[in-house]
Amino acid sequence: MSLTANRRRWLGVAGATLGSLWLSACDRLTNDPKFAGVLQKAEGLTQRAQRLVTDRKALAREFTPADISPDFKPNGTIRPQDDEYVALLGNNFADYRLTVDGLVEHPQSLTLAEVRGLPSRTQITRHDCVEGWSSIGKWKGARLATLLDRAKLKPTARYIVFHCADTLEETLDGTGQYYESIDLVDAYHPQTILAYEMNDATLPVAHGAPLRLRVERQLGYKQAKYVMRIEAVDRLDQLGRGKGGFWPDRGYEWYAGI
Ligand SMILES: Nc1nc2c(c(=O)[nH]1)N[C@H]1C(S)=C(S)[C@@H](COP(=O)(O)O)O[C@H]1N2
Ligand SMILES: [Mo]
Repeated sequence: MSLTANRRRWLGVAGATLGSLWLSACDRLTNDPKFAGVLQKAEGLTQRAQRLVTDRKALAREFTPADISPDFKPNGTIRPQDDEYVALLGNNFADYRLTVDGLVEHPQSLTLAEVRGLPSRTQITRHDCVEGWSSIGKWKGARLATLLDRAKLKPTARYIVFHCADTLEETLDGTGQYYESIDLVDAYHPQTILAYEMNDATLPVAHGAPLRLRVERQLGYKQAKYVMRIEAVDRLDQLGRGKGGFWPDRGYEWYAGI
């Protein structure tokens, strides 16, 4: 986490430096004998900044079937008590619909069969919870990228929000409903899937049935379970308590890169 924080700070510094170079470049620098050197340095910064951004597209490590944890711990909500979810589960999710809306050209409403019919990816990855435990699991799910392409994001879309079925904390203002959000780099990452299978079986209720997010380059609390609705937005400050997720609203980092 500290590495990521450093990187982000570094990117900020790089941006600021490039910005001031740009401003001061207007009139004076053209005749400056050091100009060529300055340009070279700026180029070096750009390349390094670019490399850091590209780094976010790298794959999370994948493991072998022998590595799968026999005792993957369910955490947070393990059986939502919310009326809507209880009713859906009672009918084995036959009435479940995954909504994709917000800043999209073609809002979607998909049955589970339709989600299972989308291009899928299977991956064996390690889940790291901030509470200090890790487990390795095998996940199969629909690629989020496919779904977003179907819905066709509007140019103003910057974040993808996952609205979950469970209320993790009872609050008067209703901000206790679990939700999470990611940016478009993570949304289009090849390992970002909506999982409906875990360890070759239908995703259990404790682990987020019928659909849960796997965003493998981030910590456990970003892995939204019980996903009901995917919303494309241009800002996060109008959701929940304004920080982009249930745990971010309660002090955790919004970007939980690992
Ligand atoms: N909807 C929802 N998603 C959630 C949570 C939750 O309580 N509700 N807990 C988060 C946390 S802190 C972790 S570590 C993982 C746990 O996933 P698991 O139950 O499959 O182990 O789910 C995350 N996603
Ligand atoms: Mo967690």
